[in-house]
Amino acid sequence: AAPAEEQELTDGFNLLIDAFKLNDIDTVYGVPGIPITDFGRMAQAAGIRVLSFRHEQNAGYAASIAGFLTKKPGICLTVSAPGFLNGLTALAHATTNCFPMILVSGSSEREIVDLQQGDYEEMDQLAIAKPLCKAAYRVLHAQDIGIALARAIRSAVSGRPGGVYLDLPAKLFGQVMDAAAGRASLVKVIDAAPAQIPAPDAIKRALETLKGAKRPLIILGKGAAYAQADDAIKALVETSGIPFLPMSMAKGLLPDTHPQCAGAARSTVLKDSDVVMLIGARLNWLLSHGKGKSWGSAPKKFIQIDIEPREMDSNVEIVAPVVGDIGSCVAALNSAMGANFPKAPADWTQAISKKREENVAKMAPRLMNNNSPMDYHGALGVLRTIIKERPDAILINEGANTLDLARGVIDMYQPRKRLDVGTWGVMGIGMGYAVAAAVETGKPVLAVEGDSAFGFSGMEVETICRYKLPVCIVIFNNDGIYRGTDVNQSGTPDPATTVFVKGSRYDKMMEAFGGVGVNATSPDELKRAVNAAMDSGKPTLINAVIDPAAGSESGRIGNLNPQSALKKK
Ligand code: TPP
Repeated sequence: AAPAEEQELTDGFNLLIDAFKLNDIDTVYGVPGIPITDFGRMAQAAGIRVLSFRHEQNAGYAASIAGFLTKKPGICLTVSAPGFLNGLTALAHATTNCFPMILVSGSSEREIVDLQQGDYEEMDQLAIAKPLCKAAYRVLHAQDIGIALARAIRSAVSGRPGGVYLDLPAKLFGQVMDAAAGRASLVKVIDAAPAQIPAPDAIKRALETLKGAKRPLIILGKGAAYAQADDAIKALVETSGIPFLPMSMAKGLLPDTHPQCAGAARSTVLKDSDVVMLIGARLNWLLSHGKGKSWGSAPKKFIQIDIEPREMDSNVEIVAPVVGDIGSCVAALNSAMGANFPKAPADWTQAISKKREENVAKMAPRLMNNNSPMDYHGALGVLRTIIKERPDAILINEGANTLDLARGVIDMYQPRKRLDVGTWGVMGIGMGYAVAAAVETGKPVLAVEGDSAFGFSGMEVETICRYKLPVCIVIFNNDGIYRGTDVNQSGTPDPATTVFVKGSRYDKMMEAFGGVGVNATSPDELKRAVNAAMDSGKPTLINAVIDPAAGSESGRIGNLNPQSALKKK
């Protein structure tokens, strides 16, 4: 054996960095602290882009959307117990939304944690993470780092993507081993998300069902956007001539202005369709579980394309389940259909076009007002034009009215350009998504935020300024949650539970960190400010003053609020 001083050594820090690099993981989103501060420094020095946030939840949301945009697991790096818990909401969010993400967290000493002897930041993190993710692993030996990361990557991206937890106790980082043995312990993951080819019978059954349709409809979900099978999906839609309805984050997969887009005739197509083909969309609450009033009384047949077999029959009967990855399924449908597949009946497609034109015409004048203070439509009319002129910009959107109305008003033209609250309707994704969208795509980002929604991640404007990211934040400031006009009924001096400080100037927050702040009181001012921000690429925050009386309770989902029969009116 070589004398000790000649032996080349490695350790846990370096093995994790090497394992990341070997697997093309080039970006990490996190917050430093014991035991991962030095890891962040060393990873940065080794050429990994390490983005430091002000709160782990935002770093976690950044990692989750990086996963959605790239099909590689987004990495969030946190400290033990409190940092871990702060990252956990995002991990659960990633799992719920089917975004591949790995939460890598330092943890305290096993021997002390397991005996509950009160270690620094003591917590049994693995046990807590488990029910909130697809898989959770802990590494105790440096020689297992390579295999552990490989397992984590595969778990995150294969099958239905989701969140994975990787627990790294403090001691692991400093563990030393022979460098050659360390190199040999690393694993480069080959074919991390293998294609899952649908059964030929399933394809046949789906096409038979479609052929019998008089009023067919395709619903595109964010799974279809994730798949990056854009050309195949376009071909399927156009060859079949079937109207399509994009779910929120599938907008732009085909342009919202496409003649077959039924986005502006949503209630008509849900009610009147007879055969519905779901592509990467689940029949959860966002689609009223596939039943009830919004689906009308006519009988429906559902075809569903999904990578997860258990998704079938989750809410209603699926007569033609097609299980496989969306790219493979859609390609198989396309080749089995051929060029002579019957087009969707013209009376149906014409009825939808008519409805759509009516609805668009009804909305148009509302989008052109130049009222001050602004209403939602006046402000959104401006942003709609800006996205039309800059279709490669990424639109981030959260809030209640700000979300529901922007989704309806702002047309999208390219795939994966609209990023929003997702399956949970969660507030707080805004600034984390904005950072990751800018970092991962290099495109300009426009974040349209309710004033409440923004508050959940607002401190990250410092992060955006620090990294000089091309992010323009527009805050729809109506002085509160849903509206700014509620009054405390009790007679005490406290404000009502849904209102904020009146006339707040969020733009000044941005100026505090060297960004550009603008207070916009009319659609014209808003337009000028957003265009200037998008042209300059400078971090900008525009406080868009919206009428406090504008907006309705919970936006478009007020019906989900439970009602007290005893409430005093
Ligand atoms: N907490 C989280 C994490 N997620 C949520 N969805 C909520 C609370 C409840 N919630 C839904 S929308 C919303 C809140 C707090 C804010 C709505 O107000 P705002 O963002 O100002 O949008 P507006 O309706 O005024 O346009």
